[in-house]
Amino acid sequence: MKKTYQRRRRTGALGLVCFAFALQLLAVSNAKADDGYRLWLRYDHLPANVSKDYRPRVTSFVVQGQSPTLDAVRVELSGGCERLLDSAIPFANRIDGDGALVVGTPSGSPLIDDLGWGRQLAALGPEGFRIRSVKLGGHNVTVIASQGEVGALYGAFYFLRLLQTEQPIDRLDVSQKPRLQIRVLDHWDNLDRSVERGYAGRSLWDWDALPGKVDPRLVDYARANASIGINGSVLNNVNANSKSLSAEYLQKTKAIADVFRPYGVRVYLSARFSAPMELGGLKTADPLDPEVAAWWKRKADEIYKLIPDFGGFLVKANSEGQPGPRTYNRDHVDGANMLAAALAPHNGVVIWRAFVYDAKPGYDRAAAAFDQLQPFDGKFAANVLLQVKNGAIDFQPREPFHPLFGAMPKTQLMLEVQITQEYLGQSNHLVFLAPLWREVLDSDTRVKGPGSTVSKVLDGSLFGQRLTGMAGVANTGTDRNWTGHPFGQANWYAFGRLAWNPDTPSRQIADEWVKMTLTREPKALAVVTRIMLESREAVVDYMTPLGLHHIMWGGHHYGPAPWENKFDRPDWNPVYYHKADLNGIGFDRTATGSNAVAQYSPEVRAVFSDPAATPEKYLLWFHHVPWDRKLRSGRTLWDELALHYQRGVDWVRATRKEWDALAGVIDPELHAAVKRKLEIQERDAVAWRDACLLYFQTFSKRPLPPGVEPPQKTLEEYKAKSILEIDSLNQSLR
Ligand code: GCV
Repeated sequence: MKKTYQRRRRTGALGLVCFAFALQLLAVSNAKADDGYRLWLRYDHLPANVSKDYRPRVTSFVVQGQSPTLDAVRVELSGGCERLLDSAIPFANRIDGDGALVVGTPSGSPLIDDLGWGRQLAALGPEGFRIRSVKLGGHNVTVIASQGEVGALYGAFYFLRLLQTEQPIDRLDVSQKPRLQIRVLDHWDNLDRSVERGYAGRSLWDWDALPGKVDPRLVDYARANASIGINGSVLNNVNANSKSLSAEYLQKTKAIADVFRPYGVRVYLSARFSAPMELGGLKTADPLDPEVAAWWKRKADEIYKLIPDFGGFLVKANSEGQPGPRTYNRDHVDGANMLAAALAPHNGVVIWRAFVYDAKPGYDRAAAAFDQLQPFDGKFAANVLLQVKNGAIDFQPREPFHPLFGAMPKTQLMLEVQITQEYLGQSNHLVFLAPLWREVLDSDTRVKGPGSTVSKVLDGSLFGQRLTGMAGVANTGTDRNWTGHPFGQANWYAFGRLAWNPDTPSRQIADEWVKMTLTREPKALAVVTRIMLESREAVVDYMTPLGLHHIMWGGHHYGPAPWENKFDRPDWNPVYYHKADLNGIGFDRTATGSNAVAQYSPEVRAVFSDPAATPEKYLLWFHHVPWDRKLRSGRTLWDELALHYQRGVDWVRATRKEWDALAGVIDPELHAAVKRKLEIQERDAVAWRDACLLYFQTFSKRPLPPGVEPPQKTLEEYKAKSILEIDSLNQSLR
């Protein structure tokens, strides 16, 4: 007998699921405009803003089996399809007409079991799925099948994405499986709900209210992650507080894990290395001390009793003041493997961060992680992954790929990227990060000949690593639109799509996101997609062109401060990185300098060692270059630098105009929010151009070339205050 799913009684996790969805729908129906809460899961009625000939048909849902994940499938499909297709679609126990959507697993659904797809589904694994248009019982139907329920949920989201992006659904033959296993968001969230490098409000985790009260918003967070295949969340900051591992806080973490579980999102915790002392009262946290190892083992047992699918520990050790094995004259392997032994019986993993650098005089920070970790290749336990940032410094607008990729063939490397735009204008600048991440993923390490890309290191195809993964430092918070800047959502989305398949083109990601989030109107779609694809290069132009890096204001890292030299640690000062002087500018990392280039394979090293062969986008990363050196354009370095800064400003101005022209097409509230942000972005781009050129001009002693506008303020004015404090724009518009 047919019945609509809404009429059924629901309890427990499903209750929360439905409550959140209902809240969301309510928000939609009450909203006069779009506040961005629904992310890319807007499911707006298709005929609005869509080509007239797109008429997909879904007549019923046949989802056999009972579980919270299958309930989530039902809620998503019925809510999504009904809104997209503007008709109530019934649930059925059997196929009784064309257009049925059959979803499930062979073990839960006799209909799917009968298809005999066992071998294909096994090859795709529990997170993979198959979607096919088939004839069943004489009817044309669509089947979404997976070996696992989470795979079926991913398939349902995939199907909804097809609808949202106006793809045909009548002749489907799709097989998908994730290329990387661990696809995790790293939240730098503190227990007081502040977020380190967070620009979108407070932490989503209300630790004080947990475990008694769980914010229904966490369901929408999990849904959003599942919709793009993210399967893990590290809940707390890598600058960790031991309290997160206390019995009291583990109960809170359990409550979150229970909400995430139906969506296939596992929780992880950052583990403070000194927790055995702070929580356990031990005299040491020496990893080779048997009492310390026993403490961690007991802690792991306690965690898994509460959270059987707990992912594992993320560890920032001996970095920026965090404790670690080196505190006890032990090494990274001693520390990581001791924790790994505690987690191994439960199939948990240790994600050990490679973001380590010592403060030594005359030392090149870019060489530090390699020097400290590469010698340990092949020594880490089977359940340890080494998490390596995309570049060797720190999430800059542009960095060459980290030399550890390609240099540790016997170690399981994970990529860490930063979704929150710490150094890229935070939640004020429109910067689509997929092109930045793609640049790293596509970089050729050359270690096994041409085509030895970072993405092949990561997915195990180059060196055969067993565990694979990618982490993104989250940009989410309690802001109603989740990410502060409406376009910040696109970066969360892009992270998920690239972690699922590191070869996904940036253009495809942008196109999907715009269609699902902003508009399907073809002209507007083309404009917005192009803006997104250009935006990263524009930010590089107005912040750090030609390989410059880390010249942001110290501390908050917002805005320019190339003159800064106030920190005791030389490698926290911009002057350390650009090394401008009367002769030229840039960090010599060749054999005549720090020789960090030696960390790359011979083929890559040869390119980066030669200023004529080095791609100009990395020129000043590797070379100290005379101001008058002629670049490929025929212009001098100084002129080229100045023109890049101007080009960045010009791009923001042009983008503002293009955005203004979209006023009638984009939702008014979203349009206005982005418009305000672009105003700040122009103010900042101008400040970047002026401050950097005025300062570097004190060394170059050359005039600005034609085409570069005169500065709006003096160098002294820019030096006096960071642009966060310059004027009231921040207060009125942030
Ligand atoms: C969590 C940079 C950031 C820090 C961050 C650190 C890290 O240095 O500025 O806020 O600390 O990276 O990745 O551990």
